[in-house]
Amino acid sequence: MVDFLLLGPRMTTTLYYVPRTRSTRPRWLLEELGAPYELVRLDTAKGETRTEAHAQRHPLNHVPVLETKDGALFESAAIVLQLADVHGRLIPPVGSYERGLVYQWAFFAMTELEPHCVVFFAEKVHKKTPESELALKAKGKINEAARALDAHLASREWMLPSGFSVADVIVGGVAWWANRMGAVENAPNLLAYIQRCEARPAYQRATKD
Ligand SMILES: N[C@@H](CCC(=O)N[C@@H](CS)C(=O)NCC(=O)O)C(=O)O
Repeated sequence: MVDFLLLGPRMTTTLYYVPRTRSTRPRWLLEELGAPYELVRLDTAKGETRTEAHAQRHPLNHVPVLETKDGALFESAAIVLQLADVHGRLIPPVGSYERGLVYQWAFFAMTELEPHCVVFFAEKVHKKTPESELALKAKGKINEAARALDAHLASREWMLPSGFSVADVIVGGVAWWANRMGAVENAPNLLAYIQRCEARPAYQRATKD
């Protein structure tokens, strides 16, 4: 949503964005929150993330980067956690048990699942060797984490007992990627969860173009 009227003449939140990357996560959450933002699309094929200007925003020239009135932030999980706090929505109170569960599942997705997705992606998509030793090892690790998520989701719709939250943007975002690469096996509850994430109107708005 780009809305100049709500915030006056200057947009205070800008998301540096490449479609179908981790920058979908903050865009999805911004849409869930109904928060106004400006989207700046960078084209990796044209080297637009590799410019000196973008190096000033991100030390590794990556996306997403969120510019706010207080300063810029990078790291997709950090950005969505901060956005939920700033808006006071889709995140349980600091110190509550459910806030602990948000941290637990966010770190689980980012440390137990995402690094293995990075390896599998490199082997399958870049090197075109999906059956390499490295790829199969990564796939095994992805499925260990996927089985844990599948068991958790056997009796619930979303990661937290209280319902949809920022934890789902992080877990759903990483699980979507793992599944998209064809790495997830025998995890029906996780697949149904990914479909629930994709069916959300905010997710659809965030991924429509
Ligand atoms: N841990 C970072 C990873 C960021 C990252 O690797 N972004 C990729 C896209 S998913 C990127 O910017 N690639 C473009 C490039 O390297 O030029 C996060 O979650 O934000």
